[in-house]
Amino acid sequence: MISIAPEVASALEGKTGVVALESTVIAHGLPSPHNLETAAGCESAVRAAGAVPATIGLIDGCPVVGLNSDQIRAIAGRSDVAKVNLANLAQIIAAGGWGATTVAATLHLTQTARIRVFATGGIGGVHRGAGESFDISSDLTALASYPVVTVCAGAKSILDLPKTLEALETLGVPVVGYQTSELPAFYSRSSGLKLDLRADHPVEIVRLALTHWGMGFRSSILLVVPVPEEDEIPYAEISDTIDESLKMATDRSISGKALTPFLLAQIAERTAGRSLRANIALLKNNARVAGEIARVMADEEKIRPTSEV
Ligand code: PSU
Ligand code: MN
Repeated sequence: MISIAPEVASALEGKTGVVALESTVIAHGLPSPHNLETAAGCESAVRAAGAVPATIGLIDGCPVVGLNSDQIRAIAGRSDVAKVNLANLAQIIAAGGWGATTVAATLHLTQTARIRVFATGGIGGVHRGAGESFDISSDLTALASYPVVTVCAGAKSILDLPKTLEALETLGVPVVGYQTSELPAFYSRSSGLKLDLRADHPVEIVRLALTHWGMGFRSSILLVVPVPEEDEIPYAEISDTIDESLKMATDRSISGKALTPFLLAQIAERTAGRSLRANIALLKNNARVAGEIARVMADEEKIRPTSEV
């Protein structure tokens, strides 16, 4: 039911590091032509770190782990590519459709392929106003369910970050700051929210992950990496823009799956592309860090296999 690219399969067998990458950011998160350039840039960053990239999506109803460049171009360009989470994954497969996988659906397929490291931009989480709307991303459900080191730049700052952090704790997902003691806020390096866990080197993450899974836990380790300093937008500079974009979404009754893509596009327009540059920079940086972790994990796997996790 799932197709694994030969390069990815042989990397997994030969215990070379593999990094899973998602495709919703390609189809719905970034505008053309930045989406294609960034998808290629993330794959290059993983390779430069010594690991093999596996971008994941649905082609004609088939989940593909390790999309080739033609398939990535099609996902970026077609207008009939669904945004796939846990609730509609089976439906799109059964219908033979095309799909771009969110963090949630990518994590499911990452675990199916026995890949242990995954990189994205910012995870979904508890939306602001969730007390009324109940809009909480299935990314959180997936993070609680699949044993993968998930590398991100924190939750998207369009969300309610304190509530997202509380939800992650409730779900038993360790949130680890990478060379930081604070939760990064996607476009911004700091959110003011302190983290209990911190790691400064890939080896520390790998040891934590193997200990966590070795104890029988099934959840992800969420590694949060601040956006590179030169591309950061400090929170004080972007918070008004986020609030205005949220208000516009409310006025236009935009909700559900359309909300996150709408907000990201609004913010990019209102910052004249500055948020887009930050988003692209953090995606590539996360791919690089994930590649380094995957390489260490692959070495460690030769001693302590995670294949039965
Ligand atoms: N990171 C980005 N851009 C994105 C996303 C992540 O830099 O567009 C996507 C991910 O696929 C994530 C999704 O799972 O946004 C969250 O969507 P929602 O809030 O509707 O669950
Ligand atoms: Mn949602």
